[in-house]
Amino acid sequence: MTTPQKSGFVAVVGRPNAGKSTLINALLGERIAMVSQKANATRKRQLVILMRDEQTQIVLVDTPGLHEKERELNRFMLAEALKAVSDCDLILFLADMSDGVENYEKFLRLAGDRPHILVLSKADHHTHEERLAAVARYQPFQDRFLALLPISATSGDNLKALVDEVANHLPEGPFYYDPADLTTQSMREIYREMIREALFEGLSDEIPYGADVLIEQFQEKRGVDVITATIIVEKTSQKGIVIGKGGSAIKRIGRSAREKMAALSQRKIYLDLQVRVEPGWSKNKQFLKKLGYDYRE
Ligand SMILES: Nc1nc2c(ncn2[C@@H]2O[C@H](COP(=O)(O)OP(=O)(O)OP(=O)(O)O)[C@@H](O)[C@H]2O)c(=O)[nH]1
Ligand SMILES: [Mg+2]
Repeated sequence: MTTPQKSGFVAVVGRPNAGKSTLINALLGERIAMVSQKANATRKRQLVILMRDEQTQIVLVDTPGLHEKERELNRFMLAEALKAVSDCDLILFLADMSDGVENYEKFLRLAGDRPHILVLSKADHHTHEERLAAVARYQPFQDRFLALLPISATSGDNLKALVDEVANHLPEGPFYYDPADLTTQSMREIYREMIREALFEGLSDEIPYGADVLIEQFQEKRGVDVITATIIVEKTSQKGIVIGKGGSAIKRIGRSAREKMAALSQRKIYLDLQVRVEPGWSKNKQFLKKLGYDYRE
């Protein structure tokens, strides 16, 4: 008798910077979700398809960090995370191992009795004693979570145990996606996230929050992917910073983005990057929609 197929949606949620996107990349073994040292990197849900074995398909949903800010863009980001929480079979709640339990308590108020696994991230930053203390802090909540796992996405610690635990709680049912696919995102969207990642890496603190990327053109030609993209900023002063002295900053950003793109696609990349000022774009519903940040999606 063959074992039945299992498949389900697993939302990965938590505070900004908890390590959600890094965990998803580590589980997949590909750098497909955007990661940054700076918080609020992920702006939109992203579905990643992880085949644990031939019979088990885990659809991981990366989400923007749970936070409270009033900008229209931030409202969209929060709505994205909440949608993922209500539309999934299982939740992974990620808390940085250094965090106090208040963030988890907030999550419980939000998620009610939705089934979830509590994941304490970045264990590699901590001593054995600190890990035990962190686990102990959450013991009073043990009737709320299905399991509690300290992990490290960078060292790989406990990731297999986490996947096993997720698989235990997945419903039986046919696969949602082709097992050969890595994500539901198009190459165009993945490339855009890579340019955003390069922006987050290459610029000082505030600039990336006021910036985004619009892919104007994407063509898969023979032997080369041709991408024309515009970096959108809110102010003229930001445009100057993104371009840099003699174009040095934008060249660096472009080079870094191209390297990320080529590493994933194994193709040659031709990237043409422009910068445009769009005053107040992050508060403008019409413009947000153009960038794909649309509530009704
Ligand atoms: N040492 C260590 N650093 C980690 C680990 N996981 C993530 N990080 C770092 O934490 C930072 C944030 O990681 P992200 O994966 O972008 O966090 P996120 O939860 O997706 O953040 P948002 O998208 O902003 O909500 C990055 O600098 C990562 O390199 C880990 O297991 N160990
Ligand atoms: Mg993220």
